[in-house]
Amino acid sequence: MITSDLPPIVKAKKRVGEAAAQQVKEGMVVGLGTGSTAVFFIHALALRCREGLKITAVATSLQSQFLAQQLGIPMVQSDSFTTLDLTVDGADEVDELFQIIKGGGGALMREKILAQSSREWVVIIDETKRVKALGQFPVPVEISPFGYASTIERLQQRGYQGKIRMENHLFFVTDNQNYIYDITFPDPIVDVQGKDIELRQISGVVETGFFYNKVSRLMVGTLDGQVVDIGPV
Ligand code: A5P
Repeated sequence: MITSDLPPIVKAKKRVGEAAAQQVKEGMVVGLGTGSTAVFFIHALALRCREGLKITAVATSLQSQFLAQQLGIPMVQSDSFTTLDLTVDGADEVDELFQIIKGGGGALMREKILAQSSREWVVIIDETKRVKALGQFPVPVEISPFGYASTIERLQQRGYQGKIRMENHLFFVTDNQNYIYDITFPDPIVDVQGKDIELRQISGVVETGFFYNKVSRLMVGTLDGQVVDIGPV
């Protein structure tokens, strides 16, 4: 691929993914994020591995796991890791308090498990993902297939309007064999933590796409060609 032909937003994702790969040090156990920005990180990390860097990795999705395996990154059994040194992942929206919406790719549950298991959680975004307040991007909620219609009714009764995610005319199924209900907020979200807690209290809700109090470092690829490193925060 001739990179000079890429649109500025893709170049921004690529640059920030490559910059994040430089954060990885010898011997680390590394979490691999999911999404188009994380793909650039995984490629850049694989290149460093080919140049001699010794690490092991765990992926936040089957998609990232397959890519990493194809590129030759040594992977840890996903049922045996405990603490990771560093995870690098993308995001759909990041507000001024470093609260985040993730899960546009449906990998929110594994992404959150790795975020909470990592000593450092580095988020990589292009600058269009930075917002004053969260809420323009629908908030994904992973729900159990068992009783999903009832869970959605409970969500809607509490005012959480949205729709079940579809893929090729079928329900989208996560790597954990669950469904996703994407909530649309009519206004900017004011109490992210409160909403997250309320959503988790509904049985059938497995995970939400709200991430807060987790970011160690935010790296932003700008459309004019910079990588701005905000943090540690
Ligand atoms: C995957 O489930 C998501 O959380 C992604 O990390 C997020 O959607 C960002 O993806 P892009 O880097 O493709 O924008």
